[in-house]
Amino acid sequence: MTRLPDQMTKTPGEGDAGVVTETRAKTKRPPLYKVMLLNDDFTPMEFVVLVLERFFGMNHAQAFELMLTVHKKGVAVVGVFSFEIAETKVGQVMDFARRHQHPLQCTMEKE
Ligand code: TYC
Repeated sequence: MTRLPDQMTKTPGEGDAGVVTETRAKTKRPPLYKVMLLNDDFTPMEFVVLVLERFFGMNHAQAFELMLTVHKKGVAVVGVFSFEIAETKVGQVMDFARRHQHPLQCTMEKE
């Protein structure tokens, strides 16, 4: 008969005579971060569409629709990523906007 290792089936410290309790080493998923775009009155719509295409892999129709959502609602989540990826995206967008002298704001928030 195949037997599982004790650490998978026994409470620590428990002998063979004890009650069998299944335990598993805890695996924790890394936290995820929402990346958000904020509306403003000055950044051109086409520039926001370009940002969504270039940094978030959207096609033109998806990018246009999400840009309009931000324009109407004030803010929208444009993607959910690990901390490192989210930080990189925010940096890329902020840098791109600054270089073009647009006040576009991109932020991240733990999900
Ligand atoms: N409100 C801007 C305009 O009317 C367009 C815009 C959309 C700006 C989304 C920022 O995140 C934004 N030109």
